[in-house]
Amino acid sequence: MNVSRRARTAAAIAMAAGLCLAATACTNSGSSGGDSASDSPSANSTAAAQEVASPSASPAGPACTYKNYAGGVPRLTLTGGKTVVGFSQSESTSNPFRATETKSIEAQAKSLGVKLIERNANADVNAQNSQIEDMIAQGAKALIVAPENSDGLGPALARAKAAKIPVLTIDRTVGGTACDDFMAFIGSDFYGQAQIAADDLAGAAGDSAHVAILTGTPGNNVSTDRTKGFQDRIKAKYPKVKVVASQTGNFTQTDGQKVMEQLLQAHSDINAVYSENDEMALGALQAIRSAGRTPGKDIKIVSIDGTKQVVQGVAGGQLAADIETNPRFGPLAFQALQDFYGTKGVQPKVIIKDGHFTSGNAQQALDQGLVY
Ligand code: GZL
Repeated sequence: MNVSRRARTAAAIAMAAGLCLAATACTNSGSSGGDSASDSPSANSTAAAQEVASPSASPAGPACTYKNYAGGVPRLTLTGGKTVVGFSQSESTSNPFRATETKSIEAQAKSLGVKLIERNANADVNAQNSQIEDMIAQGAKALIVAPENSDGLGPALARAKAAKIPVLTIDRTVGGTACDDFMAFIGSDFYGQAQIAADDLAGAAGDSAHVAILTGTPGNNVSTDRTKGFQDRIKAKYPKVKVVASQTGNFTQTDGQKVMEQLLQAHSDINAVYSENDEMALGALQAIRSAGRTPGKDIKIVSIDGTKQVVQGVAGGQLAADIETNPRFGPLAFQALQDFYGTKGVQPKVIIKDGHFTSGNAQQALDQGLVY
């Protein structure tokens, strides 16, 4: 197959998975960012995201720049290796979402010639506060933060603000005011992801399924939105679907397995599982098999993140679907910083486009290297 035909094939497969390769023009169905379902996400896993205002907010306010952020902060030149940018990662890179997110930030910093320092808080919000303060002490003049939770980073944010160091949040939000306590938020439409998960699970398990929900770590907008989005959709479209149990697996495989074991013992009627991330879904698969049940046959499973091992499970029939949480923040994050120090500025909410893997496209997406 010649190169151009192969590229067209890859693009066609990518679009089927809801992904848009940089080289192809994709019409994004768009996602509104948070409060309303995105019925059919189209993803753009490598190019810039579409900037959308939150549907509940008034039209996007003035863009945020170094001039109007927290009363004004020094203008920096990011490239050339003189300016230090700090990256604060929340969780262990044993989770492929975190590993890919970190690699994306590192690769973009390298390609732009930005001097990057970084820390990993291993899911400990107190550690994340002290690590951010440490990076400030080490000379960081701008910060990219993947928050562990939405309300725990007050001390670090206050320290950064006092030092006139702007903070860009990615993947989870923090409390406070955009362009004052933090620059902006870049992340997925978690509420929309969950609504699609509800459609996928009802489609796979039938509209009278008995569902167990493995919820994410409490205290962050991702878990909140993924739980609310799923329950709202079930209530609105599948009133006969029954949520028989909902318990946190703390976004980890170990806890996901332990909780799933307990739920299967307590609820023999479970025939469907909604896992709010792939790490917990991997644990749930172990628990289901240990209980003598067959994933994909007598228990249908839908998960969120779109990591390789779980998308392989979709291709193999063990899971019904996996909605991607696109972790490739590098280009978007540094574009936001460059716009912040330029004239364009940054909108308060930038939604990254996610893919959607089902039995119809999972194997081809894997074959084409579109899965992280
Ligand atoms: C989503 C991110 C979530 C992932 C999980 O942006 O915050 O945290 O979906 C991770 O895998 O634990």
